[in-house]
Amino acid sequence: MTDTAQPIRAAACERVARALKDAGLEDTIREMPASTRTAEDAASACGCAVGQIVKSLVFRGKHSGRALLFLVAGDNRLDMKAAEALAGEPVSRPDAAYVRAETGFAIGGIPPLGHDRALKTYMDEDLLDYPLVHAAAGTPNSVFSVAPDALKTATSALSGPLKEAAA
Ligand code: 5CA
Repeated sequence: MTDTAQPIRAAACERVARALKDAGLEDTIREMPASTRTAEDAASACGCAVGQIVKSLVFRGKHSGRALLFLVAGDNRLDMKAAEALAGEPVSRPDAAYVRAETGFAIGGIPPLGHDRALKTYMDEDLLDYPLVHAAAGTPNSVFSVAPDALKTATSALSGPLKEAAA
């Protein structure tokens, strides 16, 4: 190996890397020594606020039958009524097998882009408050960093209020 050789990355990360490149975004993927499986884990690994972590949550549209992707700030809980209002249809929570089949990735590493099929995507407007956010890069120990408005453009996301009111 030479000094310039890159470490071999997981195949799932390489699929996300290709999607970033196709979207004209920088390949900022980092494979971390620690777990990034949950938003809290990812925030610890990145040394950032939990709100700066992008949760990529897959639901199923009850009318369309299609998988829908909700990008939610790590410190917010998705409000189902808000999700349905933004999506324009009722949604249900699928099981892990459906999520894998529709996206090509396993829960804990679902990225916001690079799926087998493009998913209709909705974005929590709170993510837009940060200069930079961090999202899963295909595995439960990888992240990439991106300006939220660039992520919104790359995913053709519709943004709006998605969070549950604080208890
Ligand atoms: N890598 C981190 C930070 S980017 C991550 O992927 N976080 S996440 O929030 O997007 O993914 C975990 C989410 O998957 C959980 O919040 C939960 O909503 C969902 N989840 C966990 N287990 C299941 C399951 N068995 N079926 C469906 N969804 C699940």
